[in-house]
Amino acid sequence: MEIKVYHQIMEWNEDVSAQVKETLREHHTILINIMGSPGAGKTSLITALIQRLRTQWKIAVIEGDITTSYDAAKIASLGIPSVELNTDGACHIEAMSIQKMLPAFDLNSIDVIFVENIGNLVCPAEFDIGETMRITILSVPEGDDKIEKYPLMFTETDCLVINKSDVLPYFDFNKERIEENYHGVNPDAPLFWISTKNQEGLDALSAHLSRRIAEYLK
Ligand SMILES: Nc1nc2c(ncn2[C@@H]2O[C@H](COP(=O)(O)OP(=O)(O)O)[C@@H](O)[C@H]2O)c(=O)[nH]1
Ligand SMILES: [Mg+2]
Ligand SMILES: [Zn+2]
Repeated sequence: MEIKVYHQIMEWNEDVSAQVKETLREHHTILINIMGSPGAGKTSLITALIQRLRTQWKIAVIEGDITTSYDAAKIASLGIPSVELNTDGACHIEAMSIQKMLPAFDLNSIDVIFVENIGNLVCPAEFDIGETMRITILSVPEGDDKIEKYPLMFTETDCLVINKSDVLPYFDFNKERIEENYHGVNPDAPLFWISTKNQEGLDALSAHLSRRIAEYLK
């Protein structure tokens, strides 16, 4: 019984995600789904990307949060259209929610919507929310075994970002282990080492994303 209900929800999600993709395509807007653990640096990453990409692309943000508005307020303070999605306890975002929120934006004047998914390394990866592209963010203090423990989040992404490289000297974090694991499960997707604290790696990541955005929007 439980399995059947789960299956129906997944089918429904896929169906709505196709509608979201169609709406976005009509408006020449792309949606980038950013996933990772609580505290990995999702909001810090979005902030850093806005600073680098806003001169070239018109950006908006959907801030997923289980309950608070802290992150949405941070993004809004940058002067970026920002809408908050409170999941009221749910541990991932579904396409249905995105579909309901899209009318809050003037899509004709937006190129890119970043979605900060709920902080969680497990089920967000199971749900297509209508995204054009996925970014998974892992941070050094979480440990170098996470690809082995939570493979879906890393196989189902278009780009892996490893944040907090500034604290590498303080952790037993084996860079080669992560790189080998990642290239093993997702051989074609790139990996970027960054630190939003000291800004390392962010120009290279932004340049990569800008190229991808241009490809999608042409
Ligand atoms: N040392 C260090 N701390 C960081 C870095 N990026 C983010 N943080 C800190 O990590 C915490 C969580 O960051 P946040 O962006 O809110 O993560 P989120 O929960 O994934 O949105 C905050 O205290 C940040 O200041 C980084 O590159 N290095
Ligand atoms: Mg956040
Ligand atoms: Zn969930």
